[in-house]
Amino acid sequence: MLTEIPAQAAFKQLSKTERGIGPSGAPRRHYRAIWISDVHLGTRGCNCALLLDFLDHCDSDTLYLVGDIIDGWRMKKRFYWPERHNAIVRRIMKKAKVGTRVVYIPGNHDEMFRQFTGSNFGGVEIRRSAVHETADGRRLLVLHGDEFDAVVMGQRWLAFAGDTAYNLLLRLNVVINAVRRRFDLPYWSLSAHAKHKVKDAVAFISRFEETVAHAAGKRRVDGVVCGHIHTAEIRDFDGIAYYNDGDWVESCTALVERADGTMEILRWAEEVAARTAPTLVPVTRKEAA
Ligand SMILES: [Mn+2]
Repeated sequence: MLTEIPAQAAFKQLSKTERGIGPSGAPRRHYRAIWISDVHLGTRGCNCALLLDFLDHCDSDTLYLVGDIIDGWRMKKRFYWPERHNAIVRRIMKKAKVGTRVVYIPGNHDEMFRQFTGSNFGGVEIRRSAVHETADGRRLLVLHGDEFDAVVMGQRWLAFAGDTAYNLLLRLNVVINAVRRRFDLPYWSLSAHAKHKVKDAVAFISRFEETVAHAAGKRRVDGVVCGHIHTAEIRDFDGIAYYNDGDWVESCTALVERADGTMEILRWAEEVAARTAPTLVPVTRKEAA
């Protein structure tokens, strides 16, 4: 029998987190910065299981919560707050406690927190906007994005977002994914898929992206990070970088900055699916026969 060397024994004493392993057994990753938004806690649409899995596998020096984290609008109509939603809040507070800088920029659905701009709750800084400096020295303006609603052909988007058909799609999304989960199928967003097929929605999205990037250019920053339209993107508009971290209602995406300053969109449903997919072993014709 092999005797354990002391260092090995000490390593085994550490928790999975301390050993850099996530609950699934996959390694925990560390980024320079992470941006998430449009979580919509307090609604059935929030994909909190995927978000919890993301938070348990990804750490960062700075975590930006880019608005619409809690859906105060919806909760005013009907109170919905399952224990799973508490778990998300606890995970975020824990990250702040163990050294992650957490910056919370409320959006339009959680605008009730905007009155606390400048305050610090348990290590979570509340800000109206922020400027993030990347490892490669670029300055990025971070804001939710609803600031531009009035400018970006508001009527068209409101007609679309407020549309009962869109709300029906979002609700169908919850049902479809409950069924898919039962059959062990990965998350798939019906509403995100549909949005890319509707001409008006596509036109709105590019108009929004252009408007936000243009406004950032006027503020003399190198780029902008926002959320709000539930469509993750990395684009360049005349030298101004436009980043959108997406959402956790439809696409389940996060924006991350690696140690060298490069940015990436993580599509968490795909990451989880890849983790659990069985490795395909090529079968030779002889074996198959
Ligand atoms: Mn919003």
